Amino acid sequence: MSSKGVQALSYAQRADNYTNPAAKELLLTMERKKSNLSVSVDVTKSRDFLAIIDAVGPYVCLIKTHVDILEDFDFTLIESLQALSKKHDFMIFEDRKFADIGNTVALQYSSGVHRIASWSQITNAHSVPGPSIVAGLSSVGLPLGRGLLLLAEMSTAGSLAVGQYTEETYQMARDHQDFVIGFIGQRRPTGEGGEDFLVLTPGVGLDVKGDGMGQQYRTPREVILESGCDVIIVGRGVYGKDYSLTEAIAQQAERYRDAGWSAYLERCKSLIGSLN
Ligand code: 5BU
Repeated sequence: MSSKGVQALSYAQRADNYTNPAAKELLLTMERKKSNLSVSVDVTKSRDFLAIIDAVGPYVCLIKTHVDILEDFDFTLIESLQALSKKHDFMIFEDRKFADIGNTVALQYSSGVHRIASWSQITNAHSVPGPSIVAGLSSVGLPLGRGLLLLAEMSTAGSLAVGQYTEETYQMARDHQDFVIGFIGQRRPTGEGGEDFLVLTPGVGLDVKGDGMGQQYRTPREVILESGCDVIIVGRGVYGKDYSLTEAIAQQAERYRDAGWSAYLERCKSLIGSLN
């Protein structure tokens, strides 16, 4: 199936292209909730973390976390996160960006304070160590039905993950399709050998173009319609700086959810027309 052929399918239709349970569940959740929005909750206090997630929960398919940012982390927080995931029907993605040898990443994924594999349905890794990082993580995650995203590209100015590095990351994914469900990247790979991959894209904002620290923002329309990605990841664009404004946060989540979903509908419509 060509890259355009994949993009013409609905998210629900694409669930059949995967054997990995986390990929299937994400696609079906997107369809059920009519949302391709993931909110990235990058705050340091558990209270704010849970309040933001409860506010945006109705509008997201996926909550992205960096649990190592939380200064008052303890494992009961994970129970609260899982309760919110049930209440609002979203999946959980710890943006851990593993980057070490297979043995070390397997320990970091399964153990330590955070025990990420025990609760995070999706996680991600840099491809810089080579395929052994996938082997190490899949030894822990595959038996649990987890899915892995490889970092093919980054949203930051001057990123070194370009060209040959990105191409070889795509190949690494093709070689491990039971566990690698897709990429963090800025565009859908072309020249695929028929496989379907999820592309989740950070660096999304409707109001500003950057954050003064290298982050670069594109709109949901650019990401979903023009670049053929699947999920928009939005952090500060949704919750700003005052985390107590939960109504305003929910409104922003709704705005991004609507922008992402209408770009997806437009994409399906234009491609179905052009492929017929
Ligand atoms: P923001 O507040 O929307 O800028 O947050 C973006 C989030 O996505 C943040 O958690 C980053 O760690 C994450 N991110 C990113 O911004 N760009 C990348 O290329 C990757 C992750 Br990979």
